[in-house]
Amino acid sequence: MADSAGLSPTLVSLTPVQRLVRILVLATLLGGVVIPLGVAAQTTETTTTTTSTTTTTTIPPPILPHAEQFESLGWHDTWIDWRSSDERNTRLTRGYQEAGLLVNIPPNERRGTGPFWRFPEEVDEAWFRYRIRLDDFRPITSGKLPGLAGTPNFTARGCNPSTEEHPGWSARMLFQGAGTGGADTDQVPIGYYVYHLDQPGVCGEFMPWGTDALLDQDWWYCVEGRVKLNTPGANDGVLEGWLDNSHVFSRTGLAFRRAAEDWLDIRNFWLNVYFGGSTIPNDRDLTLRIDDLVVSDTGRVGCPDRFRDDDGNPHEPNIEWMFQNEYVYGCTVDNYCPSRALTRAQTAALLDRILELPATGDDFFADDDGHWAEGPLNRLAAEGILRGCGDSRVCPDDGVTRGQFAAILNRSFPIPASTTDHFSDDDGNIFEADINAVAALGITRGCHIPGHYCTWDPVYRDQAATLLARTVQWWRTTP
Ligand SMILES: [Ca+2]
Ligand SMILES: [Ca+2]
Ligand SMILES: [Ca+2]
Ligand SMILES: [Ca+2]
Repeated sequence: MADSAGLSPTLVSLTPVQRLVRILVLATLLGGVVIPLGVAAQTTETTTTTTSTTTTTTIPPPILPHAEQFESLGWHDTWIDWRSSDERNTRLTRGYQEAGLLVNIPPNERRGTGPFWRFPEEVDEAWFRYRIRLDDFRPITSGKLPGLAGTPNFTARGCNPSTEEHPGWSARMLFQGAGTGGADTDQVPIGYYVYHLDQPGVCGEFMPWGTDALLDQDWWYCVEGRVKLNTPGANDGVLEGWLDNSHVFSRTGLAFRRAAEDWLDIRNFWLNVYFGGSTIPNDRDLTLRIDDLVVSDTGRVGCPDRFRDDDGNPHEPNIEWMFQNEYVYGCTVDNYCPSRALTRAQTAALLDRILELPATGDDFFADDDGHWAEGPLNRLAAEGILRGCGDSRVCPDDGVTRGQFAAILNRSFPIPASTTDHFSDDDGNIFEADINAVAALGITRGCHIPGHYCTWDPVYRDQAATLLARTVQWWRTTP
């Protein structure tokens, strides 16, 4: 957890060169699938304009596929129709992968955000993918989410249907009221909101994705869509939708453009988060996060899981669960480093996030002064969970043994004692009672040697995820 201190405070103060390096690293990590040269070009342009008042550089057009990772404050510099309300209602915060975009619709407001990303060339078929997390988003009625559009006029929005004089189409995504459409009260159904030529009224048509597409609060989802425009004049347009790699929606036989409208193409990704438009006022704060957006004209982008280097690891589901709960963030942009030993500092950071410990003004240790984990180390020490390693030291970057980890779990959670002796290799060890208590709940099942706990072995980061996931899941269901 090299990034355990949270969203890097240096993120917004990176030099343009550093930002460019990060973008190129990201492109490499994504296996060359994404080549965000449009973003890099924007960075270059910023360099020129901030260092010289006489030189102007033309921004090269973006190319597809296009990735928007929401990593720097100027992410919207190349987007169209960015407004002051968008500035007020959005901010960068921790996202799915490093930073992400938080969007808030305050009570009695409707627009969270709504700028357009302009396609470099107009295409007839396109795909998009983004991650979305409802932090506190329980709307009383429906509204819009990001999607694709071709709106050269004022039509295909605001209950203005396409006309021969002013053609347009749009297929934004849709949220419906929390608790509607078969959802629980904390769930929000999603779908498409579509302006097309055969829509039943003047407003767009609701095309819900059904009960396989209900979003819970506090969980990252991966939404993918596909729009294939119709042959001009024919009814052969297609919309498709996927949620977390499951194909959940398909609609064929659509008409978005008339016979004479061959020029009307897919031209925008519309980053719209909008409450309504019915006349019902928004009565509450609505907050969600968006990250990891990709727009493509060559096929599905796909939804890889959070970390690459845990693929196939037996601990992967628990690592993913710990990430979804925002307890772990990985060691690089998309790696978890599962086989690295867990350090005492990382242990402190993990437990600090899980237990949400109160602040302390005490400084317990001398050897962690200025360490990224000094705050968590002090908070755990104040609670009596973490003890030093002697002489006012805490040895933050040392590993934690499996025996020590059992003791730390016992001090952190109300784990009952056990009279059963579970393992033979810890007999007489100072941690034996802790190990037996943790084993009695099924939190540990021992190590690779049958009947052993491997008390003196290090705890590795993948094992830590499983031990903590099982502990927290037990803890949450304990009265
Ligand atoms: Ca991001
Ligand atoms: Ca994985
Ligand atoms: Ca200190
Ligand atoms: Ca024993």
